[in-house]
Amino acid sequence: MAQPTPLEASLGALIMTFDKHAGSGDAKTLNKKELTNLIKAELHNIAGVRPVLDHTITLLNTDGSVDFKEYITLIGSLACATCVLIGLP
Ligand SMILES: [Ca+2]
Repeated sequence: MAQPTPLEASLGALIMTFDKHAGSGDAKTLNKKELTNLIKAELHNIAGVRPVLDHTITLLNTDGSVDFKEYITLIGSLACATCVLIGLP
C-alpha cells in the first residue's frame, strides 16, 4: 500500500482524534466534557484563534453535543482563522 499523502494522513488524524475523545457515553458525539478535553489535549497551541474557537463552539453546541459533522465544521473554521492569522489568502 502506498504511503499516505500529508493531506490523507491529516484526514486520518481528524477521524482518530474525534473517535478518541468521543468514546464515553454516545461514541458518535462529543459532550461538553469530551469537547473540553479534546480542545485542551489537541488544540492547546492555537491560542491566537481562541475567540474563533469559543464562538464556533457556542454556535455548534446548541444541543449539548457535537457530532462529527459539527466537529469538522469547527476544524474548518479553525483552519480559516489560522490562515488569516498567518497572512495567507
Ligand atoms: Ca461521547
